[in-house]
Amino acid sequence: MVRITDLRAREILDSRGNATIEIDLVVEHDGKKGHGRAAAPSGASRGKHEVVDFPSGGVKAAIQRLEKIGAELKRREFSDQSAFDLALREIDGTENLSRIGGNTTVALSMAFAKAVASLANKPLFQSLNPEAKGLPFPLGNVLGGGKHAGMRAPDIQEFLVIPVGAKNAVEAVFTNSKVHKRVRKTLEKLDPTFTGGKGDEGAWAPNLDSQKALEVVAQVCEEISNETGVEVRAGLDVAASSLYDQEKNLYHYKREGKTRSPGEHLDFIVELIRTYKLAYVEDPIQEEDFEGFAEITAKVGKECLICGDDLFVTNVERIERGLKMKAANSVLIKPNQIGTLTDTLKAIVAAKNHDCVPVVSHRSGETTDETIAHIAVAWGCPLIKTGVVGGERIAKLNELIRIEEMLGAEATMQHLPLK
Ligand code: 2PG
Ligand code: MG
Repeated sequence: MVRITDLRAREILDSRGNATIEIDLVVEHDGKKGHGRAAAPSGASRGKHEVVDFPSGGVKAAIQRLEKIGAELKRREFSDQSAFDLALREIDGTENLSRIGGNTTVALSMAFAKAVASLANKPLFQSLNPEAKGLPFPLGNVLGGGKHAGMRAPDIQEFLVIPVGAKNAVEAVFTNSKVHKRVRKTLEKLDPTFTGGKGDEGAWAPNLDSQKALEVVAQVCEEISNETGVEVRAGLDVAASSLYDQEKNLYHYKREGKTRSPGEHLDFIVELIRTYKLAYVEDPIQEEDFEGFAEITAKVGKECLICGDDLFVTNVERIERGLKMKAANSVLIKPNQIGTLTDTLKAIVAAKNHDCVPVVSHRSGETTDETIAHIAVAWGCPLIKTGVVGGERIAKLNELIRIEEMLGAEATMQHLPLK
């Protein structure tokens, strides 16, 4: 049984300059002590069905409430992670974690896991799964728009790349950074007034429409594949709920000055997938339209990963509902969408049970917390979406490099079902 002997919560900065929560936990077992620190990220294009991030009053209110809850947690003993996470849910008492906030519970949950790992003198991924050996492929955005960038940037939120041919994590991470650099050069040639501006996640934010932006990224993927011999493929996070107007039942592409009906929008995305041989498309359809998701997956699901983010919000019920009707063949996994590591693992298991690819992901507002790198390795997620550059993104990427080094000759890349 593990006891908590010290619990501290503080307000820290996230990468957008907003406040978020960081937790320090000390646990004790058999006279030994372990320490864990974790911080919660935050999204700009949040799914409607995510748990509440902070109670009203924000981080300060969460920290105040934690004073009482912390005392309650210290009175209890925990047999394992799921017992701790269950206690968090019980103490909060709401389905959507609105009393203390999903960001508070996720930081507590991750800090507890790290503290338990430190008790055992193990890296987190090994503490979560002693058998884990597989590294994920990094899925990184090199160009972006939507809610993560300014008015003139593309309507589509993320233009992503995957180094599908990489033989190890080091090669994978550096291949993505080569693409990122080359995209800048290409943008400068295309538009001499390009200032080098970036969006929230370090992706370039040019004054281009979505199709032109994708053309640039696809072309650079080809160049870098040829030059390095490491095949790189392009993908998108359409973040379609950000484009969708429910009242009018239309998708608005504001930058392009175009509207598309749900059918026209679907055809447009299918055309992009086929023209640019996309390997991955996240949220091609708005978050309530399970049928639309199923339609696009039926059309292109053999050629491309169709991933649900806002659709599933890392929630097992929504994942089960969607995957029963083949709404996707991939599931985005964001621990703070659901509030605990136990629920995160349930979402990953549900995805795998349906032969779908779980993709662990950062948020647009991040901290230097590196936990998701360990989750991807421990729980077998073949892809990790965590940007390409910037301190809060490289915190995870560099951790993958360290994990690969720790595993030494045993390290392998996970299986990615992409040709
Ligand atoms: C997304 C994410 C992360 P946000 O939509 O997948 O890239 O953005 O954190 O703003 O929801
Ligand atoms: Mg998304």
